[in-house]
Amino acid sequence: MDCIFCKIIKGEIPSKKHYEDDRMLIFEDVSPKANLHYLAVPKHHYATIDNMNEQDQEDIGYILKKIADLKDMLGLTNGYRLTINQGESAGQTVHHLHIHIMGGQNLGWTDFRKQ
Ligand code: DGP
Repeated sequence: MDCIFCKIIKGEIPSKKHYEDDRMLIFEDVSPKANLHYLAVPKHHYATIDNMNEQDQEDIGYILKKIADLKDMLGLTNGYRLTINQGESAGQTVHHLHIHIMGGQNLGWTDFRKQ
């Protein structure tokens, strides 16, 4: 499968990993949009939440709890934002489900209607 995140999971493409277990990986986004910008990915490949099976649903809850447990280690003690881009109008470019984790600064809040 020609999926860049599957290749990162397999170690075929290098990444700056901060956490890994048998279900998930957290690594730095190569094109950061905040002072701290990580991606949390399930190891099972699927593109969007429309495609989740029962195990994927369990894994997402597991991943969210893991992010909360690791927030201090990731430098996110004062807060962070989680974003999942879904599909074309959201700007999803990598079709392996991933959660953006952004923080390390005050993030503000964007009014997207102004774009
Ligand atoms: P999205 O637009 O939600 O599909 O975000 C995909 C993100 O993946 C984007 O912020 C950049 C990041 N990204 C793409 N290719 C690579 C890569 O090879 N390595 C890493 N670390 N991040 C990548």
